[in-house]
This record gives sequence, structure tokens and C-alpha cells, in this order.
Amino acid sequence: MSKRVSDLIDPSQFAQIFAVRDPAGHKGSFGSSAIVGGAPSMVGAAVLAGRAALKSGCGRVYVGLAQESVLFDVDVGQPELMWRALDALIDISEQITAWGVGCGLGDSNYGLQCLKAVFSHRAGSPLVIDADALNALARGDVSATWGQGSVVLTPHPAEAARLLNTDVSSVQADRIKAAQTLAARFNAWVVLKGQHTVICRPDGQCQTNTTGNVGLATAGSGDVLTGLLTSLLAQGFTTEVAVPAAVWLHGKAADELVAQLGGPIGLTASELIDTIRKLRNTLK
Ligand code: NPW
Ligand code: AMP
Ligand code: MG
Repeated sequence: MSKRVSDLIDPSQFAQIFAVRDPAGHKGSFGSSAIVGGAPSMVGAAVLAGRAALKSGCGRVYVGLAQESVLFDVDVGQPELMWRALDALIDISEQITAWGVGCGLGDSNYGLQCLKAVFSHRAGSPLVIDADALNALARGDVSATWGQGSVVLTPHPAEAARLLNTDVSSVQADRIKAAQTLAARFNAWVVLKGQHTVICRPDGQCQTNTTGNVGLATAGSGDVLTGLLTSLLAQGFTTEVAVPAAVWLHGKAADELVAQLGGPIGLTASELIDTIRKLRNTLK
């Protein structure tokens, strides 16, 4: 019988993400993230994830677009991001310390090819699977065989329903059970998003998040979470630290913004990124 117990996420679980950085650190000390997604018309999703990875402290961030012929190879608003064709990204896969796939990936054959390449070349580095990469898993287009290294699935309720072959209301009726079922079925960590996000470890232990608000109900906020989580994993934090930290910080940033704006209306995913950076630098 499945356990239905869930504790609350507590910041004392991840105090180390607020620790002062080694003054002698260099960019190689803080990991290399690879974000793969951004099919035509959804480049913004990959850009948001990449920017979130960068501004949450990752040393190097690469972005691989799910496009066969990319017309530009720089984010002019964020030139620190290193855009790479998929082949070039796979060539440096040994250097990548965490992967985040799916944001704006789309459902093209090329997108699927990108996903398969990441699955087979990640060399044990942690892998965050979001958005259209979850939909590909749900369709059975890609196999859920992970090899070494932790895997985190970050579905919103509709993506969870697709993975479980059910509907959104069934997922929402028992979110802890849905998260536990996914964690067991995919032998992975699960972040079931939405109000009071539930995180579930592969062994079925769950925690519920208390931060966040309806301001997060805006395009791109999930892509920011994927970039943040990939970044913390790339920086070497364990999955036990990175998953609750990313979920809590993402919601805390939204709470901070709502206090600043006077309400949740019009909060943007881009603003979340800058607020996450501030929280990571200032919270103790
Ligand atoms: P409804 O019908 O609106 O009420 P999809 P997506 C439901 C990229 N993006 N509770 C929702 O419900 C993503 O990365 C690109 C309940 C609807 O049915 C993906 O690659 C952006 N229901 C791609 O777009 C910014 C909930 O989910 C369904 C729910 C498609 O992703 C935007 C929609 O989900 C976007 O991130 C909740 N809490 N949350 C860009 N700037 O390039 C969601 N639903 O069909 O999976 O579409 O999430 O928009
Ligand atoms: P996505 O649907 O992938 O863009 O992800 C949306 C993000 O916003 C997730 O982190 C959700 O947990 C969060 N979110 C959406 N709606 C709410 C809400 N009403 N309250 C708190 N968090 C929310
Ligand atoms: Mg999403």
C-alpha cells in the first residue's frame, strides 16, 4: 500500500545553498549546465531556462536549440549563454555537470533526436526532464532507462496526467499519490507542480512546498524552475538538496515579487530569475 504522508519543505534542508562562495573559486568551480529545448516559436522557453541557470550561479551555461538550422547563435540579451548545435553539445558532454531537457522542445522528429542524444550521452550527470520531454516519455517515444545519475521529472498536472494516462482532475484529487506513482513508475524524483508543489523521492517519500502563489501562473515560470534546478545540480548540490531548494526558492521569489508589486498580476518569469539571484545572495 502506498504511503500518503508528506512533510513540508524546510529551508534548513538546504542551508548550504546560501553559504558564502570560496573566494578562490573560478567558473569551473561552479559547474556547467546544458539546456536542450527551444524549437521554432518556443525559443523563449530555452532562453528562460538558460538565464535562470546562469543567474542562479552556474559557472557555464550552454543552450542547445531543437532546431536543425539555427539562424542566430547568441542570445543578444544574455550573451553570456553559449549556444551550441546539438552535435557540438554532445561533443562536450563529458564537461556537462547537469542537463535540463524539454523546455519548448516541441514534438518534431528532430526534437526527439535531441532528447535521445541527451539520454544516451549524459554520462551519469543529473538530468532534469520537463515539458515536451515529459510528453515524449508519455507517448513512449523515448525509453525511461536512465543508467547512472539522478533523474528528476518536473510535470505540471496536465503533463503528469499524460504520463499516468489519466486526466488532470484525477491527478489533482490526490497529488501525493500521483507523485508517488510517477516516482515508482519511472524510478525518478518527481516535482509535481502547481499550487503546493509536491516533491517525491524515488523511494516514495514526499514533501509539500509552502512558498509560491498565483503570480506563478504565467508563461515561462516552469521553464525558470527547470533552469534553476539544473543549475543547482550542475553546481554539485545533491539531488536531496537541489530539488527542495529549487522548488522553495522559486516560490519564495514569487512571494517576494508579489510583496514588491502589491499583487500577483503581471508577474513575469524574467523577474523571477533576478529575484532568485537576490535571494541566493542574501538569505542565510
Ligand atoms: P488549461 O486547459 O489551460 O486550464 P501543455 P504548456 C494544464 C513551452 N513554453 N493545474 C492546462 O490547463 C513549454 O516549455 C514556451 C491544472 C492545459 O490543459 C512546453 O515546451 C514558452 N492544469 C510548451 O510550451 C512559454 C494545468 O496544462 C495544459 C496546470 C507547451 O507547454 C510557455 C497546458 O499544458 C511554455 O512554458 C495546473 N497547475 N498547469 C516560451 N516563451 O517559449 C497546466 N495545466 O499542453 O503541456 O502546454 O505547459 O504551455
Ligand atoms: P509550468 O506550467 O511548467 O510553466 O509551471 C508553472 C510553475 O508555476 C510551477 O512551478 C508551478 O508550481 C507554479 N504555479 C502555477 N500556478 C501556481 C499557483 N496557483 N500557486 C503556486 N504556484 C503555481
Ligand atoms: Mg512548463
